Amino acid sequence: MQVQARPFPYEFDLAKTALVLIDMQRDFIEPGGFGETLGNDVALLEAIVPATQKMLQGWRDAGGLVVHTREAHKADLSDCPPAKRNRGNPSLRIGDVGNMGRILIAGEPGNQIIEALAPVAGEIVIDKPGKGAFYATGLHETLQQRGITHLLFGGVTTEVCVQTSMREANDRGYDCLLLEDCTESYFPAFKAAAVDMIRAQGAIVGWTAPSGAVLAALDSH
Ligand code: TIU
Repeated sequence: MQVQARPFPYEFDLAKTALVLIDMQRDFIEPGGFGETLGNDVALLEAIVPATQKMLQGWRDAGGLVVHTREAHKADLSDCPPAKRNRGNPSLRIGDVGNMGRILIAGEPGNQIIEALAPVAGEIVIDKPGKGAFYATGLHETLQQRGITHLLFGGVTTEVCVQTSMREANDRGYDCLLLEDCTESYFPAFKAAAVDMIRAQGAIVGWTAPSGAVLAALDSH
């Protein structure tokens, strides 16, 4: 299949491609979670939920593989470096009790993927302790076992966990496309810059396209 993407069309085989939704968790999107403790206006991120839901549904209907990630630490914080926990001297740190349970801790209410995008049976859910989805998760091996070579990325935030994950994927040999309307940042200028830098230099990190372009490619098959 071919997607009208930038800087040039993106080719993919559905059976070898996964949709990867990064960290669409209450901790980043709803008040009282990690995003807010870092001083961010979390309302900005909600705007991408409808487009992401539509993309997810279209991808499921086509039979494509879905991977969801969560930024999540163990309850004993053994996988959270003090440098990460202390960075920025936030009012609440990772592991402290917030309005939605312990901040960024696996299994807590705030750490769940938002209801609208909740994983269904058969989808891969990865808990990741870092910004990149490939660091300390086994994701690469899981994708290799399934013969995946191409990844479509959405999620939050564009220039932090999404861009880090795309760069990790690029170094591991995946052809990556960023879904422009399914990703958002707390800083609109950072999103715009990340989208530009990903596709610059002949898709140095990957391609970018609106989700409608991928859905159109799926529809035409
Ligand atoms: N702060 C911020 O923009 N992002 C993160 O801390 N994690 C993710 O991007 N998921």
